[in-house]
Amino acid sequence: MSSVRIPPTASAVSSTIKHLGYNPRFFTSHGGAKGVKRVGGERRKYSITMSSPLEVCVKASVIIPNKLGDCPFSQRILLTLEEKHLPYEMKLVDLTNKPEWFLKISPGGTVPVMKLDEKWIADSDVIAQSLEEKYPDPPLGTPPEKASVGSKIFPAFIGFLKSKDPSDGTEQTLLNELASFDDYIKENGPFINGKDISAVDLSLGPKLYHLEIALGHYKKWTVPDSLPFVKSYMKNIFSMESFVKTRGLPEDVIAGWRPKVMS
Ligand SMILES: N[C@@H](CCC(=O)N[C@@H](CS)C(=O)NCC(=O)O)C(=O)O
Repeated sequence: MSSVRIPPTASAVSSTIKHLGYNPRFFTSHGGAKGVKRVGGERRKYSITMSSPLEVCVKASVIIPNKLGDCPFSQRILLTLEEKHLPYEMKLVDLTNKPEWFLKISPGGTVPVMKLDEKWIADSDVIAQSLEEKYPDPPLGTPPEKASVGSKIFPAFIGFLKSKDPSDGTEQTLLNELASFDDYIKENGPFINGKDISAVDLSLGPKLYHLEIALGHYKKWTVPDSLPFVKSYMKNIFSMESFVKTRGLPEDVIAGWRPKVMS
Protein backbone atom coordinates (compact mmCIF):
# COMPACT_ATOMS: atom_id res chain seq x y z
CA MET A 1 0.00 0.00 0.00
CA SER A 2 1.42 3.41 -0.86
CA SER A 3 1.68 6.05 1.78
CA VAL A 4 -0.62 9.05 1.56
CA ARG A 5 0.04 12.29 3.36
CA ILE A 6 -2.90 13.35 5.54
CA PRO A 7 -3.27 17.10 5.78
CA PRO A 8 -3.98 18.39 9.31
CA THR A 9 -7.41 19.56 8.26
CA ALA A 10 -7.98 16.60 5.96
CA SER A 11 -11.68 16.43 6.56
CA ALA A 12 -14.39 18.04 8.59
CA VAL A 13 -15.37 14.58 9.76
CA SER A 14 -11.99 13.62 11.13
CA SER A 15 -9.99 15.09 13.92
CA THR A 16 -6.54 14.58 15.30
CA ILE A 17 -5.74 14.05 18.95
CA LYS A 18 -2.21 13.59 20.27
CA HIS A 19 -1.40 11.26 23.15
CA LEU A 20 1.89 10.99 24.93
CA GLY A 21 1.69 7.35 25.82
CA TYR A 22 1.24 6.34 29.42
CA ASN A 23 2.07 9.52 31.31
CA PRO A 24 5.79 8.82 30.96
CA ARG A 25 7.90 10.26 33.75
CA PHE A 26 10.11 12.18 31.42
CA PHE A 27 11.02 12.46 27.78
CA THR A 28 14.41 11.52 26.45
CA SER A 29 16.48 13.77 24.23
CA HIS A 30 15.28 11.66 21.28
CA GLY A 31 11.65 12.55 21.96
CA GLY A 32 10.96 9.15 23.46
CA ALA A 33 10.01 8.28 27.03
CA LYS A 34 11.48 6.52 30.05
CA GLY A 35 9.91 5.44 33.29
CA VAL A 36 8.65 2.67 35.50
CA LYS A 37 5.24 1.12 35.08
CA ARG A 38 3.29 -1.52 36.99
CA VAL A 39 2.34 -4.44 34.76
CA GLY A 40 0.24 -7.15 36.41
CA GLY A 41 1.49 -6.13 39.87
CA GLU A 42 5.15 -6.02 38.85
CA ARG A 43 7.31 -2.89 38.40
CA ARG A 44 8.89 -2.79 34.95
CA LYS A 45 11.33 -0.24 33.54
CA TYR A 46 10.79 1.03 30.05
CA SER A 47 12.57 3.28 27.61
CA ILE A 48 11.41 4.27 24.14
CA THR A 49 13.17 6.32 21.53
CA MET A 50 10.90 8.03 19.02
CA SER A 51 11.14 11.08 16.85
CA SER A 52 7.41 11.68 16.39
CA PRO A 53 4.13 10.17 17.55
CA LEU A 54 2.79 7.15 15.68
CA GLU A 55 -0.26 7.95 13.56
CA VAL A 56 -3.29 5.72 14.01
CA CYS A 57 -6.76 6.01 12.49
CA VAL A 58 -9.54 4.87 14.81
CA LYS A 59 -13.33 5.04 14.89
CA ALA A 60 -14.94 8.35 15.82
CA SER A 61 -17.91 8.57 18.15
CA VAL A 62 -21.28 8.48 16.42
CA ILE A 63 -22.74 10.54 19.24
CA ILE A 64 -20.27 13.25 20.24
CA PRO A 65 -18.14 15.12 17.67
CA ASN A 66 -14.37 14.74 18.04
CA LYS A 67 -14.66 11.93 20.58
CA LEU A 68 -13.25 8.44 20.37
CA GLY A 69 -15.77 5.84 19.17
CA ASP A 70 -16.53 2.28 20.22
CA CYS A 71 -14.48 -0.08 18.00
CA PRO A 72 -12.93 -3.03 19.91
CA PHE A 73 -10.27 -3.48 17.21
CA SER A 74 -9.26 0.18 17.45
CA GLN A 75 -9.19 0.00 21.24
CA ARG A 76 -6.97 -3.06 21.08
CA ILE A 77 -4.34 -1.04 19.20
CA LEU A 78 -4.69 2.00 21.47
CA LEU A 79 -4.25 -0.29 24.48
CA THR A 80 -1.14 -1.80 22.91
CA LEU A 81 0.29 1.70 22.35
CA GLU A 82 -0.56 2.71 25.91
CA GLU A 83 0.91 -0.44 27.45
CA LYS A 84 4.05 -0.02 25.37
CA HIS A 85 4.22 3.68 26.38
CA LEU A 86 4.41 4.76 22.76
CA PRO A 87 3.38 8.34 21.95
CA TYR A 88 0.65 8.36 19.32
CA GLU A 89 -1.60 10.64 17.36
CA MET A 90 -5.19 9.49 16.85
CA LYS A 91 -7.11 10.40 13.74
CA LEU A 92 -10.80 9.95 14.39
CA VAL A 93 -12.62 8.62 11.35
CA ASP A 94 -16.36 8.93 10.82
CA LEU A 95 -17.20 5.49 9.42
CA THR A 96 -20.65 6.65 8.34
CA ASN A 97 -19.06 9.16 5.97
CA LYS A 98 -15.57 7.94 5.15
CA PRO A 99 -13.26 10.69 3.90
CA GLU A 100 -11.38 10.25 0.62
CA TRP A 101 -7.93 10.33 2.29
CA PHE A 102 -8.99 7.51 4.61
CA LEU A 103 -10.15 5.26 1.77
CA LYS A 104 -6.77 5.79 0.11
CA ILE A 105 -4.88 4.48 3.12
CA SER A 106 -7.48 1.84 4.05
CA PRO A 107 -8.99 0.52 0.79
CA GLY A 108 -11.13 -1.93 2.78
CA GLY A 109 -12.57 1.06 4.64
CA THR A 110 -11.86 -0.40 8.08
CA VAL A 111 -10.20 0.95 11.19
CA PRO A 112 -7.72 0.64 12.79
CA VAL A 113 -5.06 1.65 10.29
CA MET A 114 -1.60 2.60 11.47
CA LYS A 115 1.45 4.17 9.86
CA LEU A 116 4.61 2.21 10.51
CA ASP A 117 7.85 2.78 8.61
CA GLU A 118 6.05 5.17 6.26
CA LYS A 119 3.49 2.52 5.29
CA TRP A 120 -0.16 2.38 6.35
CA ILE A 121 -1.12 -1.04 7.62
CA ALA A 122 -4.62 -2.31 8.31
CA ASP A 123 -6.02 -5.06 10.54
CA SER A 124 -5.49 -5.13 14.28
CA ASP A 125 -3.79 -8.57 14.17
CA VAL A 126 -1.17 -7.31 11.71
CA ILE A 127 -0.72 -3.98 13.52
CA ALA A 128 -0.35 -5.58 16.97
CA GLN A 129 2.20 -8.06 15.61
CA SER A 130 4.14 -5.29 13.83
CA LEU A 131 4.21 -3.16 17.00
CA GLU A 132 5.53 -6.12 18.98
CA GLU A 133 8.32 -6.67 16.45
CA LYS A 134 9.29 -3.01 16.16
CA TYR A 135 8.87 -2.08 19.84
CA PRO A 136 9.54 -5.28 21.80
CA ASP A 137 10.04 -3.48 25.13
CA PRO A 138 8.01 -3.97 27.29
CA PRO A 139 7.13 -7.35 25.78
CA LEU A 140 3.43 -8.06 25.29
CA GLY A 141 3.66 -11.16 23.10
CA THR A 142 1.46 -14.12 24.00
CA PRO A 143 2.90 -17.64 23.58
CA PRO A 144 1.32 -19.20 20.44
CA GLU A 145 -0.33 -22.02 22.41
CA LYS A 146 -2.30 -19.42 24.44
CA ALA A 147 -3.02 -16.95 21.63
CA SER A 148 -6.46 -18.35 20.84
CA VAL A 149 -7.72 -18.65 24.43
CA GLY A 150 -11.13 -16.96 24.63
CA SER A 151 -11.30 -16.42 20.86
CA LYS A 152 -14.72 -18.10 20.52
CA ILE A 153 -16.37 -15.77 23.03
CA PHE A 154 -16.82 -12.84 20.62
CA PRO A 155 -18.54 -14.81 17.81
CA ALA A 156 -20.72 -16.54 20.43
CA PHE A 157 -21.65 -13.14 21.89
CA ILE A 158 -22.60 -11.78 18.45
CA GLY A 159 -24.69 -14.88 17.74
CA PHE A 160 -26.62 -14.41 20.99
CA LEU A 161 -26.93 -10.63 20.58
CA LYS A 162 -28.43 -10.93 17.11
CA SER A 163 -30.66 -13.87 17.97
CA LYS A 164 -34.39 -13.23 18.05
CA ASP A 165 -35.30 -16.77 19.13
CA PRO A 166 -34.68 -17.39 22.87
CA SER A 167 -34.61 -21.16 22.35
CA ASP A 168 -32.09 -21.32 19.49
CA GLY A 169 -29.17 -22.29 21.74
CA THR A 170 -27.10 -19.14 21.17
CA GLU A 171 -27.24 -18.15 24.86
CA GLN A 172 -26.05 -21.61 25.85
CA THR A 173 -23.22 -21.47 23.30
CA LEU A 174 -22.05 -18.21 24.88
CA LEU A 175 -22.38 -19.62 28.39
CA ASN A 176 -20.32 -22.67 27.37
CA GLU A 177 -17.54 -20.47 25.98
CA LEU A 178 -17.55 -18.28 29.08
CA ALA A 179 -17.54 -21.34 31.34
CA SER A 180 -14.50 -22.80 29.61
CA PHE A 181 -12.77 -19.40 29.89
CA ASP A 182 -13.68 -19.29 33.60
CA ASP A 183 -12.00 -22.69 34.10
CA TYR A 184 -8.93 -21.54 32.17
CA ILE A 185 -8.51 -18.31 34.19
CA LYS A 186 -9.09 -20.17 37.45
CA GLU A 187 -6.17 -22.46 36.60
CA ASN A 188 -3.88 -20.02 34.81
CA GLY A 189 -4.93 -16.43 35.66
CA PRO A 190 -5.30 -13.70 36.54
CA PHE A 191 -4.47 -13.01 32.87
CA ILE A 192 -4.37 -15.44 29.96
CA ASN A 193 -0.60 -15.74 30.13
CA GLY A 194 -0.51 -15.78 33.94
CA LYS A 195 0.44 -12.83 36.11
CA ASP A 196 1.29 -10.40 33.30
CA ILE A 197 -1.10 -8.92 30.80
CA SER A 198 -0.27 -9.77 27.18
CA ALA A 199 -1.48 -9.13 23.63
CA VAL A 200 -4.32 -11.65 23.79
CA ASP A 201 -5.85 -9.85 26.82
CA LEU A 202 -5.63 -6.53 25.00
CA SER A 203 -7.64 -8.09 22.18
CA LEU A 204 -10.21 -9.88 24.35
CA GLY A 205 -10.76 -7.10 26.93
CA PRO A 206 -12.44 -4.62 24.53
CA LYS A 207 -14.64 -7.43 23.16
CA LEU A 208 -15.80 -8.33 26.66
CA TYR A 209 -16.55 -4.65 27.26
CA HIS A 210 -18.84 -4.74 24.21
CA LEU A 211 -20.41 -7.94 25.46
CA GLU A 212 -21.16 -6.46 28.87
CA ILE A 213 -22.67 -3.23 27.55
CA ALA A 214 -24.53 -4.56 24.51
CA LEU A 215 -26.04 -7.62 26.22
CA GLY A 216 -26.91 -5.55 29.30
CA HIS A 217 -28.71 -3.03 27.13
CA TYR A 218 -30.36 -5.20 24.47
CA LYS A 219 -31.08 -8.38 26.46
CA LYS A 220 -30.85 -7.30 30.12
CA TRP A 221 -28.27 -10.08 30.41
CA THR A 222 -25.14 -10.18 32.60
CA VAL A 223 -22.35 -12.70 33.07
CA PRO A 224 -23.71 -15.06 35.77
CA ASP A 225 -22.22 -15.09 39.28
CA SER A 226 -21.42 -18.78 38.72
CA LEU A 227 -18.48 -17.57 36.55
CA PRO A 228 -16.47 -15.55 39.13
CA PHE A 229 -13.16 -15.80 37.26
CA VAL A 230 -14.63 -14.30 34.10
CA LYS A 231 -16.09 -11.53 36.23
CA SER A 232 -12.82 -10.75 38.01
CA TYR A 233 -10.92 -10.91 34.69
CA MET A 234 -13.30 -8.33 33.22
CA LYS A 235 -13.07 -6.16 36.33
CA ASN A 236 -9.24 -6.27 36.27
CA ILE A 237 -9.03 -5.24 32.63
CA PHE A 238 -11.85 -2.67 32.66
CA SER A 239 -10.27 -0.86 35.62
CA MET A 240 -6.84 -0.46 34.02
CA GLU A 241 -5.94 3.18 33.48
CA SER A 242 -5.09 2.45 29.85
CA PHE A 243 -8.47 0.78 29.33
CA VAL A 244 -10.45 3.66 30.83
CA LYS A 245 -8.50 6.09 28.65
CA THR A 246 -9.07 4.19 25.39
CA ARG A 247 -12.63 2.84 25.72
CA GLY A 248 -15.61 4.22 23.82
CA LEU A 249 -18.60 5.63 25.66
CA PRO A 250 -21.22 3.00 26.61
CA GLU A 251 -23.76 5.02 24.57
CA ASP A 252 -21.49 4.64 21.54
CA VAL A 253 -21.25 0.88 22.03
CA ILE A 254 -25.05 0.67 22.17
CA ALA A 255 -25.51 2.90 19.12
CA GLY A 256 -22.85 0.95 17.21
CA TRP A 257 -24.74 -2.34 17.62
CA ARG A 258 -28.22 -0.92 16.98
CA PRO A 259 -28.39 -1.51 13.18
CA LYS A 260 -26.91 -5.03 13.53
CA VAL A 261 -29.28 -5.99 16.32
CA MET A 262 -32.37 -4.48 14.71
CA SER A 263 -31.83 -5.98 11.25
N1 LIG B 1 -10.26 -7.61 11.15
C1 LIG B 1 -10.28 -6.18 11.34
C2 LIG B 1 -11.67 -5.73 11.71
C3 LIG B 1 -11.76 -4.23 11.86
C4 LIG B 1 -13.21 -3.77 11.81
O1 LIG B 1 -14.12 -4.54 11.47
N2 LIG B 1 -13.42 -2.50 12.16
C5 LIG B 1 -14.74 -1.94 12.02
C6 LIG B 1 -15.02 -0.92 13.11
S1 LIG B 1 -15.07 -1.66 14.72
C7 LIG B 1 -14.80 -1.19 10.70
O2 LIG B 1 -13.87 -0.51 10.36
N3 LIG B 1 -15.92 -1.34 9.98
C8 LIG B 1 -16.09 -0.67 8.72
C9 LIG B 1 -17.37 0.09 8.65
O3 LIG B 1 -18.08 0.20 9.68
O4 LIG B 1 -17.65 0.61 7.57
C10 LIG B 1 -9.27 -5.82 12.43
O5 LIG B 1 -8.97 -6.67 13.28
O6 LIG B 1 -8.74 -4.70 12.41
